[in-house]
Amino acid sequence: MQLLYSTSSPFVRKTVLLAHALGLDHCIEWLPSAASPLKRDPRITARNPLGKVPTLITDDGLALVDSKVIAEYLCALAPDDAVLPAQGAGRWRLLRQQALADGILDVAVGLRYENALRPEGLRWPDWTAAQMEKLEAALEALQDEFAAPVPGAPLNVGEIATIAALGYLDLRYADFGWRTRYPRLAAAYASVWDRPEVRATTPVVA
Ligand SMILES: N[C@@H](CCC(=O)N[C@@H](CS)C(=O)NCC(=O)O)C(=O)O
Repeated sequence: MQLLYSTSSPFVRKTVLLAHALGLDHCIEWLPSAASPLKRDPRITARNPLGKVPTLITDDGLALVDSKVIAEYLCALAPDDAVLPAQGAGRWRLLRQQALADGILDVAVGLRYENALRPEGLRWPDWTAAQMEKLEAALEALQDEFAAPVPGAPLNVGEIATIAALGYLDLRYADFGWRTRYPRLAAAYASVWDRPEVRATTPVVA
């Protein structure tokens, strides 16, 4: 399979960490790209009309879009109940965590575009404030749900999405000070920091 990626994308990071947890990382060929809502990259749009990363092209040539769909695909290829249980309450708990963390990213990436790309006079502070309220409430909820991952065990889908969200806040929202606001989340995150795959996928601006 092939993965259209960018090194700063937290959604791509989810896919890469999941492939690692499932032992599928060696099956992926990396295709560089430059996703932007304002400048569509033909390398991506040739396969994904939405122009977004991650886009995973399966060995059958199907281009899968959206990190949640890609997660389902990878988990179906190499099922592992420790990463995502096939059924039962544990499955829904982890999918909820993934959705909360993805929701944080939707806000954080959206506001990043708002602040970096939208002309200043067209920005709407009330919108930004309402979005930040969502982000803060979801971080509060995750703080109660995200425990330190079991040392040595593969990261699960909820943990992976949470790590991707927190890593992106470090990259783009350093002044927000999430560690001070959510100290239990910070402690759980610190416990995974030494994992090679977490370090290797820390987002960087290309
Ligand atoms: N819901 C999508 C979001 C993906 C997404 O927004 N990716 C960003 C990069 S972090 C992107 O490709 N942005 C380009 C655009 O919005 O056109 C997913 O989970 O994969």
